[in-house]
Amino acid sequence: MWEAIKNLFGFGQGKLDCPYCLETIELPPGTVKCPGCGSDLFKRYISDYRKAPPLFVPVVGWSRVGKTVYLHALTWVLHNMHMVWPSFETEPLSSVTLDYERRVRDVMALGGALPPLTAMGPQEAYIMQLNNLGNHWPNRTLVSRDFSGENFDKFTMPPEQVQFFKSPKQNVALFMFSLMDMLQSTFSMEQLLSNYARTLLDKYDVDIRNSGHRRKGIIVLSKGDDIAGLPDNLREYLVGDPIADALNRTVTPAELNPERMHLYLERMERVSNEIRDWLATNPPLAPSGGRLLSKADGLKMPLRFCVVSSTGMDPEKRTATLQPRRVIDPFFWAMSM
Ligand SMILES: Nc1nc2c(ncn2[C@@H]2O[C@H](COP(=O)(O)OP(=O)(O)OP(=O)(O)O)[C@@H](O)[C@H]2O)c(=O)[nH]1
Ligand SMILES: [Mg+2]
Repeated sequence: MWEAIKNLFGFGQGKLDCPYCLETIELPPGTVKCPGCGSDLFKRYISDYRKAPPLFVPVVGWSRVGKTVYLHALTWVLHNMHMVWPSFETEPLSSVTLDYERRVRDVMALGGALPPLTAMGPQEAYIMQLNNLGNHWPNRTLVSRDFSGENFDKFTMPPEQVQFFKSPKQNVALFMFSLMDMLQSTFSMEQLLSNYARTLLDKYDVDIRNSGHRRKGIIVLSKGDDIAGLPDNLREYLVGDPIADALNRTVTPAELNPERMHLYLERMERVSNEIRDWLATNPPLAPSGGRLLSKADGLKMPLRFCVVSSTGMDPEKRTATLQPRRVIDPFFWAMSM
C-alpha cells in the first residue's frame, strides 16, 4: 500500500526487483539505473512492475541437454500463442530481447542454424512482458537467462551469475535431462539436484530445505522426439500437442478457451504423474529415476514432470520450420506451481 501511495505522489518509484541482479532496489524518481548492478532498466519494466511482476525461471542442466534450444522454442511458442489465445500478447522489454526474438524467428521458422553451445560467463537476460494470459493468471514479465551447462558439472558458478539461482525470488527452477545423452554419461539424475542444493548451501549459505528458500522443481525430459523407449502414452502425448499443431498450421487453430485450457492442464497433470511413476521404476533409460525422487523428497522440493521436444525432429534432418512439441508445459507449470 505504502509503495502504491509513494508512486502516486511521485516520492519514488517504489521497491522492485532488478531483472538483472535480482536485488530488491528503490529507484529515485526519474532514474532507471539499478543502484546495485548499474544496469539500465527499461521504463516499461518499472512502470508495469506491479501489474506484471517478474517471473524468474532458471534452466538447470548439463551441457548439450538442450537448454538454449528450449529457450528459443519457448520464446517462439509464446510469441505465437495469440493464434490459440487471441487475447494474449508478448512484448519485449529491452532492445537485447528484441534482437533475441529476431534470432529466435530465424532459427525456429526460417531454417537458420541452431545456436552454438553456450559459452561460460554471464549471458544476456531476456525480458518479455506477457499480457492477458487467461486461466485467471496475472500478467507476468518473464525474465530468462541462459547458462552454460559446464556451470552445473560441479556447480562452480561465479557469484555474479549465481544470483539468478540463489535468490529466493525465483522459487521455481527447471531441471532439464536428456535421457538418451545420459546413457553415455557418468552423471545420474539426482546428482544435478544434489550439486544445485549443496552449492547453494556450502558457498552461499542458502538452505533450500528452509522455509523462505524452498524451491519447486520442474523436471523436463528434453529431446522427447529422440527418446527411444519412451512409454507409448507419453510419446502420444508429445506428438499430439494441439498447440503445436495450431501454431504449425497443420490444423485450423482452435481457441484455447477456458474449457479447453482446463482440459489441457488436467491432462498435463496426469502426464506429470505418469512420468513420475515411470521414473520411480528406474527404467533402463533412466536408472537413477528413483534416486531423483528420493533426493527431491529429502530437499523438500515438490516436483512436476514434463516431456518436451524443442525441435520436434532430428535437427540433422530438419525442415525450414522446426516443430516444437509441448514446450509450453514447463511454463504452464511455472505459472501454476
Ligand atoms: N533431437 C533433438 N535434438 C535436440 C533438441 N534440442 C536440442 N537438440 C540437440 O542438442 C544440441 C544441444 O542443444 P543446446 O540447447 O545447445 O544444449 P545446451 O544445454 O544449451 O548446452 P550448453 O550450452 O553446452 O550448456 C543441439 O545443437 C541439437 O543438436 C530436441 O528437441 N530434439
Ligand atoms: Mg546452451
